[in-house]
Amino acid sequence: MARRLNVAVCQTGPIARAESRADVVARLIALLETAAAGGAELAVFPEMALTTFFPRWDLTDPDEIRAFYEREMPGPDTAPLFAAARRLKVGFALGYCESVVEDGRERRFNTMVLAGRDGAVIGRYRKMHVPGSEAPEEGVTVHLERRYFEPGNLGFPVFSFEGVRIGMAICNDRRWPETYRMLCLNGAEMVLIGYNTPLLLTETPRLAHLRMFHNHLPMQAGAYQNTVWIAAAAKAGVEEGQALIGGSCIIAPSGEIVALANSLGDEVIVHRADLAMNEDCAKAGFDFARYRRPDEYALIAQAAGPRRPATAG
Ligand code: CDT
Repeated sequence: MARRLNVAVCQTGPIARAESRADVVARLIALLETAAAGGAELAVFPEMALTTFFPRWDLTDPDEIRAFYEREMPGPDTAPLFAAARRLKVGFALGYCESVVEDGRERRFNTMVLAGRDGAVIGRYRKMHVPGSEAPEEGVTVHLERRYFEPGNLGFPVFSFEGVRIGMAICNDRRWPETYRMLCLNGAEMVLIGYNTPLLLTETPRLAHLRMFHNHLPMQAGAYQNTVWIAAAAKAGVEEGQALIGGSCIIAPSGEIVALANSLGDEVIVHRADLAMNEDCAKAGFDFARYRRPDEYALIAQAAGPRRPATAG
């Protein structure tokens, strides 16, 4: 029998700092209802979908910072979203700020949780490639994710969702080929991605016209080179004075964008993903067992390889 998964991307418009969790969750439930009406079985929401993208601010008040994190998932504020998943029979992946006690101390991660069609948690992923800095730098767009989050410590896990192998990635992760290759080697058939990407970066004005190209390029390449489906949800629009790109999309294992958002607001796109395409595309050149040369790739595994190693000759 043909294996297919109806997947929805639930893009959100901006989320204001003053917006309550209850209001945001109500917005997400409305999106999930639209996804369900479109026949979706699984939906993906953006990175940090419950709050504004606060790493754009140089915050120092611990209470102010603490307010952006969830200590439970589901917790009292987010339980209605899990209940909606159960009612609608639509699973989801949701990006949020996670605070957890591990190794006897509080740890903070930029996380995405995967819930099943019964509203139960299946698993979670913690962002590996945490961009930005710990303190503002002269002439550089303020992006302090490295102050507010540790790099993920769960690897690149793959979970079974209704028999489909699902991986997750968060924003900057999507720019790195290692993300897709690790997920693919772990067996992913579909990768769910959430992002918050500034439209403009002060430090690279000559690349400003390429922001959307550089959004789609690595995801299309990641899908193609690893023969996986990708469903990617932006938080878009002008959020607290900062413009975030949209461009939420669903990408086939051929690298083609098969569905694309056409707004910077709350919007749902749905596609019926044919999981036989993964194999068909793999046959067209990416037969890993036959052609890959892992024995020749040792440099990739080094903890911190040089960017441009000197080559002999
Ligand atoms: N949220 C996130 O990871 N955003 C990054 C921009 C970093 S700018 C220092 C991205 O890759 O879109």
